[in-house]
Amino acid sequence: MSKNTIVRRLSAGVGALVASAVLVTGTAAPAFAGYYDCRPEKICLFEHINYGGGLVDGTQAPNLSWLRFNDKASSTGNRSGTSRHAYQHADYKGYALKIWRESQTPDLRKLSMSSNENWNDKISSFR
Ligand SMILES: [Ca+2]
Repeated sequence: MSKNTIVRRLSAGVGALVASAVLVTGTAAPAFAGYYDCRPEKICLFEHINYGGGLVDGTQAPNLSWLRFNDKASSTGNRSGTSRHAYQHADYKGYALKIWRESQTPDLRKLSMSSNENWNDKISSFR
């Protein structure tokens, strides 16, 4: 990943029902954007494998399209003490992927969603 890549941090929380409630800041990427850009107590979805690219964090998000992050996640982190789920479709529908508490998943290509698909670029909601 280029050091010039722009990292977007979007905060997806319980109150993020309208775009104006979503905190969006654009910052130049640090030289090593990575897992610890995921804040404590949050679930994080990263655009690329190995925690690269843009990220979305929060505790739930019913529709990642609102955050321009639909079907983008390629790695995940969970820095909270609660296991949660990511879903194939918006509104917590379709296949579900358990995101274990305090877990790091560097490459969603390695997790099967169905017999012929993996979880890379498939997540549309989480809670
Ligand atoms: Ca991706």
